[in-house]
Amino acid sequence: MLLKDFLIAKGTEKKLAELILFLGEQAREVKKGFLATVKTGNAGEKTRNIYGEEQMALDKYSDGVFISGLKKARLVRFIATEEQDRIIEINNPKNNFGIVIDPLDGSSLIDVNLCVGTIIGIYPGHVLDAGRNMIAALYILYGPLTTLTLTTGKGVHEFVMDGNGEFVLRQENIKIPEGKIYAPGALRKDYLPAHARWIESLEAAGYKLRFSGSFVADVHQILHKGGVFTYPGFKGKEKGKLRLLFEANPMGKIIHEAGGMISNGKADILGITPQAINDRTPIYIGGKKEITQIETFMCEP
Ligand code: AFP
Repeated sequence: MLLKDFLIAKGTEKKLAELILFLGEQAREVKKGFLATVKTGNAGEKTRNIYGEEQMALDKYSDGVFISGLKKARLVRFIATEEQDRIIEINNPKNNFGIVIDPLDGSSLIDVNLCVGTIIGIYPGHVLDAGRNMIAALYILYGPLTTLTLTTGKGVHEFVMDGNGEFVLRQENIKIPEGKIYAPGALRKDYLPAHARWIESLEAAGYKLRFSGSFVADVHQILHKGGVFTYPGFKGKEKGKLRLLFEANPMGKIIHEAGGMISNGKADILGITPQAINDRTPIYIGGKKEITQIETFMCEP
C-alpha cells in the first residue's frame, strides 16, 4: 500500500496528510543530492554551522531543500531546523503547523558512506512546545534502502521507497521488542557516577555495543531489535550533546508510540517545554526496562 493510500485509510487529517506526503517528496530530493555528489565528489566538503560544529555540504543542501520547499508550499507556519539559529515564520501560510527538522543527522558519516537520516516533528502550532504535543513525527533513513518511519499518534509504521520514488508500506504497528543492544555516546572517562554504574550493569547483563555516530540510525536499530541508546550528560557538558527539539523529541515520540520510553535520566523528555530552539538534553531512549533502570540509578545517592 502506498503512503498516500495508507494515510487516507487511517483517517489522517487532510492537511496533515498533505504535509507528510510533501515531506516524503522532499526526502526524495535530498536523496538525489547524494547521487549528485558522486559526480562532483564533494560529499565530504566541510564548513562550520552556527554552533561551530563541522557541517558537510550535504547538511546545507538538505536544509535548503526542506526550507525552500516548505516556503514555496506554505504548508506550515513555523519552521525550525538544526542548521538555522532562528525560527522561520512563513507569510500567509495555508496551515498553522510548526515543524522541526534535523535535515541530515549523522552527516559526519556521509564521506564514509554510512547511514544518515532526516528527523522531523510536526506541531499543531508553535514549535517551542513540549514534545508530547506533537501531532506527528517521522524520520527518513538513507541507507541501503530509503525508509520512512512515521507516527501520527496511531502506531508506528514503516515505508520503503520503491524504484519510482514512492513510499510503500513495509511494516505496520511496529513495537519495540526486548533486546540486548546498547548504544552509548560520550567518552567513558567523562561519565557521571550514576550513568557509569548503569552502563556497567548493562555490560554485566551481556548487552552488545552498537554505536554508529548516527543517532537516527542507532535508534532505528533499537526500534527493531530492542535495547537502549544514550547520549548522556557528562563532565563539562552536563546537558549532553543532542538537541531537544530536533533529535530527542521526534524520535522520542516515535519510540513512545512503539511502546518504549525517552528520558533525560530523571523524567520523560516529552514533558519538557523548550526554552530555546537550540536546547540540549541528556538522552536515554529505548526499551521501558532500560529507561526505568537508569531513572532508578539516577535517584540513588
Ligand atoms: P552530526 O550530524 O554532526 O554527524 O552529529 C551526529 C550526532 O548529533 C548524532 O547523530 C550522534 O549520535 C552523535 O552526534 C555522535 O556524537 P559523537 O561524535 O560525539 O559520538
